[in-house]
Amino acid sequence: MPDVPADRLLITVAPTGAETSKQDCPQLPTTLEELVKAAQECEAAGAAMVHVHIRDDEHRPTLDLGRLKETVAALREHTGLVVQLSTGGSVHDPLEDRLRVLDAEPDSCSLTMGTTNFGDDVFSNPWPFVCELYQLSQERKVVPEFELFDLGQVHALHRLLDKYGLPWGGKVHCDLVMGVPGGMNGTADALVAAVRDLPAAVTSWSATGIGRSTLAVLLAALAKGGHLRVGMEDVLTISRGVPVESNAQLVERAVAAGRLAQRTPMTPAEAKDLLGLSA
Ligand code: KMH
Ligand code: ZN
Repeated sequence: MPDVPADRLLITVAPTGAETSKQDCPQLPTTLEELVKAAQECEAAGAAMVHVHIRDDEHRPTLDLGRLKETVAALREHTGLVVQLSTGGSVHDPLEDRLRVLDAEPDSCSLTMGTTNFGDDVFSNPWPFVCELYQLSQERKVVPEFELFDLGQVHALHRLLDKYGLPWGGKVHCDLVMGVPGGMNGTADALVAAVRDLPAAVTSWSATGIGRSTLAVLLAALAKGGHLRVGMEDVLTISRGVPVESNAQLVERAVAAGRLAQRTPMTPAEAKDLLGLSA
């Protein structure tokens, strides 16, 4: 597996999420058709991976296995993107449904390293669940992206890797999810602290800042040589009071910021090498 040149920038797009309603944001891609179209536009704009949450016919979050499989197949047919399914789902999803996401055989899955207050809700990730999901990802040959919402979860990643070894594929990729009310602050200082504490086994990391923290986190991540996640899961305004028009608009902004930092958007093939998916 060739090493990816250091100037390459992985841009992951998280186009939908589980928190925003279609009613509040009609431009949110919630149908399969809209999701595929958004993914194609984002790939053309410079994204290499898509982090996927799906919705039902009423646009509500769902982890329906049939729909997940159909979504993976459609994204593989119509894009070259690395397909990452969310195992976080919505705060209301039972743990067993979240484990079953791996039955849809994505390339990658998100794996959150601990329980987090999530606004007024709780995003539940008890340690035994984290361990079970991790071992399942190793068994099923799905590459995890470790989602880190606070510094305690950075520490938990050390424990997980010490206990169960490396992910399938041998690479360790993390995403710092910052600025969630209940998680770590979306600031350059918090990002520097989290990056400093990452396990030595980490081979790549990205960051995303929720809402207002999005630009501070994006710029700090570039300054520290990290990768980026952007998308309407994380932010719905492009500037104060101005709604995001499309996910591609956010990818385009990430590409432009990356260019200023002399980084070149990574292709999906390079992303597969980075993540250990080319074996
Ligand atoms: N929707 C959040 C409760 C993930 O995708 O793994 C969890 C989340 C993380 O979005
Ligand atoms: Zn998510």
